[in-house]
Amino acid sequence: MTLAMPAPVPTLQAKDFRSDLKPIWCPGCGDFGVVQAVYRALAAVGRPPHEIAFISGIGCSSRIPGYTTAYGFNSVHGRALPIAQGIKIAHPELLVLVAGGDGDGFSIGGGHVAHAVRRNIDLTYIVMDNQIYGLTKGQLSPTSPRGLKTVTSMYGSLEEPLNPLMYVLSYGAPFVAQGTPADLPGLTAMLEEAIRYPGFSFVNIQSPCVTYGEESGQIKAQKEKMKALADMKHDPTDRIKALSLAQDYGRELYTGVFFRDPNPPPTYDALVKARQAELSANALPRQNILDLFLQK
Ligand SMILES: Cc1ncc(C[n+]2csc(CCOP(=O)(O)OP(=O)(O)O)c2C)c(N)n1
Ligand code: SF4
Repeated sequence: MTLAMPAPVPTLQAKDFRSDLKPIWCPGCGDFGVVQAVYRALAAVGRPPHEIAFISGIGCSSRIPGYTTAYGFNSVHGRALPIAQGIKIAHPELLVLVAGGDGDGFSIGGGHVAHAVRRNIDLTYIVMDNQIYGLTKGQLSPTSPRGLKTVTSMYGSLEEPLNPLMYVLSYGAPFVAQGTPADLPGLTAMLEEAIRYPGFSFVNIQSPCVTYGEESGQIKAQKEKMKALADMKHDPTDRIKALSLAQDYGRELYTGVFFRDPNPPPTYDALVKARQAELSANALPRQNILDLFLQK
C-alpha cells in the first residue's frame, strides 16, 4: 500500500501581496519603501491575503491597502482604528493591519489611539510619519517640527510637535517600534515582529514626503542620522528606558524596537472568551431562572 504524501504547503512570497494597482505616490515618496516592507513582512508571516484585513484612514499613506492583495478598506480620515477594532472583534481569526499618516493618526484620529492601546486588541498599527499633511498639499501636521514653514504656517510652526512614541508608550502599548524605508531590512523585520506580537503593536515609520517634506527628513539625511537601538544595547523589555529614549523623537532617529512586553498582557479577545466561558460555567439552568423570575 502506498501512502499519499500530504500536499506541500505553498509558501508565500512578497509578490503574492502586491496588487495590480499601480501606486500613484510621487516618485521617491517614502511610502514606496513602506509597502515593499509590508509585502515582505506578510510573506514571512505566511498568512494568505484572504485572511488579512488592511484598514486605513485618508491620506497619501492611507492608499496603502489598495496596493496589497489583502482585503482593504481606505476608510474615513482619522477613523481607521475604530473600524479595525470592530473588524477584529467581529472576526478575531483575521490578521488585522491598520495604517495611516501622522495627521490621520494623531490629529483628527488622535483620540482613538489611547483607547485602542488600552483595549489591547490584537492588531498592528503602522503610522507613516512624514511630519506633514501630504495629500492636502503640505499643511502642518501634529508631528511637524517647530519652525516649519508651510502654507498654514507662514511664520514657521509655533507649536511643539506631538511625540507619537511617548504617547503610545505612556498609554501602555505592549509593542512599540520605529523604522524607516532608509533601512528596508530593519523595517521588514520589525513589521514582521509587530504583526506576530499577540496584542496591540505600533510601528512609527519615518516615511519621507519628497514633495512637501524638509530636506533633513529625506532618505539621504536619514541614512546619515539613523541609529539602531540594538547597536546602542537598548533593553527593549524596559518601558522606562524606552520612554527615556523616545524623548529624543524629532532630534534623533532611533530605529528598532523601543519596547516589547516580555509577558504579553491578555488581549481583548482573550478576555471576552474567558468571560464567556466563566458565564456559561456559572449559568443557572433555564428552569431555575424562570423560577427566580416567577419568585417561586
Ligand atoms: C473629515 C475630514 N477632514 C479633513 C479631510 C482632509 N484631509 C484629507 S487627508 C488629510 C491629512 C493628510 O495627512 P496625513 O494623515 O498625515 O497623511 P499623508 O497624506 O501625509 O500621508 C486631510 C486633512 C478629510 N478627508 N476628511
Ligand atoms: S505628497 Fe508627499 S506623502 Fe504624498 S505621495 Fe507625494 S511625496 Fe508621498
